[in-house]
Amino acid sequence: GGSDAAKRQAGERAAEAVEDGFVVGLGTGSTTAYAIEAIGRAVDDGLDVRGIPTSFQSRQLALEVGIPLTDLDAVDGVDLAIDGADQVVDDADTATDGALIKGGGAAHAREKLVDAAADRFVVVADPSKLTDRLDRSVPVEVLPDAHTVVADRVRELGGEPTLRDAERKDGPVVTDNGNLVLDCAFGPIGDPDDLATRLSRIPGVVEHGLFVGLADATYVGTDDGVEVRTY
Ligand code: DER
Repeated sequence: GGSDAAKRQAGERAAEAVEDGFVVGLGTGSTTAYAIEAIGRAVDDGLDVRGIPTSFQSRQLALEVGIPLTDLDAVDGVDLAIDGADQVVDDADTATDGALIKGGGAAHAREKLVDAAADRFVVVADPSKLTDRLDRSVPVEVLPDAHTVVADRVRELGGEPTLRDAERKDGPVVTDNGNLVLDCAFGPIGDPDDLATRLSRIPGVVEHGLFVGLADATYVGTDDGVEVRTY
């Protein structure tokens, strides 16, 4: 991925948007980790905030840095969600500007739930994530029993599905929700909204990593600052 300095710039700038009394969605991955650490420091300085984690990983990190935690069913709403992405469309001339592919960390089901529930959803990224057209594989979380039938339906849609193997475990990656992940290569995706709808309709699909029309802004870290895209 991109440079740690760029990721840190983006994450720490996003954390500055957290105001006293906020409920904040805490995303997953290495870029959001910088935001979570910065929020932890603000809590040490007296910031009143409650965090809603989007994965085991972000919950562990939030506990480590001392962010008080809560859940969606215990709050009246989420003021801000901060999360990373694997790809971000960066083309102000297209309707899909700000569309994302997420799921590199296999956390996209709970990420999308929290990110979409937030009044404002801010993506944090380094320049390597920017593209003019989504073309990475789309992670699709599936019920374990469904992985072969979903793979067949993905092929009918023109995708090439690959069951995501674990690295330090025999067999496939198992998500925080106990499901499996198919990484589905479609090549360049001209109409992410259409593909998102088709993937959502496949029985056995829990959630896919196309986030279309959800992000409100992207903070792009560079080695000497942050560029903010708004949608
Ligand atoms: O899984 C996700 O969607 C994460 O946000 C992830 O893809 C981004 O991770 P990174 O910030 O470590 O690149």
